[in-house]
Amino acid sequence: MILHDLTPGMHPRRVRIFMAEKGLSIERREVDAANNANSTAEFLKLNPLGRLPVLELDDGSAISESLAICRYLENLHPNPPLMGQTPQEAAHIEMWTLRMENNLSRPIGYLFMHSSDFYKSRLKQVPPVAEWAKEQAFQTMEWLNIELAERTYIAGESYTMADIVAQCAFVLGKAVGVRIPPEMTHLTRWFATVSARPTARA
Ligand SMILES: N[C@@H](CCC(=O)N[C@@H](CS)C(=O)NCC(=O)O)C(=O)O
Repeated sequence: MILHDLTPGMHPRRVRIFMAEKGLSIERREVDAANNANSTAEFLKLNPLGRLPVLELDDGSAISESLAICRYLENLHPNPPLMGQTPQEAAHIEMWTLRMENNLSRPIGYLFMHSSDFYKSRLKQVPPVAEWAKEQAFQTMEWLNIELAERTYIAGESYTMADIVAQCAFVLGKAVGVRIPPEMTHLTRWFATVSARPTARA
């Protein structure tokens, strides 16, 4: 297997942390997206959307979408579980993962896409979209701060995929002015906890 990677990217980081949590080592191939190596005909055969990460399998097929890659790795290597073991746990963790994807990671991603130099030549940047996305992210943070008063991690007392999605969003957030205000004490505590894991810098 080969993981086609983009080291600074939010979505590839999810997969690297996930792999590190599982103790997996998979060959990595860095794609020079800054110089458009992700829009060559060869790369588009792997992912017609030209996005990273992509996991190329030994039979030549490819899986893109970071959550789908993690699901595949979870099925191959169930321990330690990061997506739940019983149907109820799995659904609960998926619910929180999707909430983090839709309400935190996506707005922070939009903020980056509509304000960064990296995306300037890749899409039509719309500054009000960036502004709206930033507000959405802060609204989610306020809610998450209240939720985290009740438990250690986002989906309960164990570290899961939902935490990985959220922590990677905040890493990108730092680059675009989304920082957790110290008065959000529960969210601050959670971010310090997940950032202290040995896998956080994978
Ligand atoms: N939904 C996809 C999003 C992938 C994505 O947007 N990747 C970004 C990096 S974080 C990318 O490849 N950007 C390069 C480009 O748009 O040219 C996933 O979860 O994998």
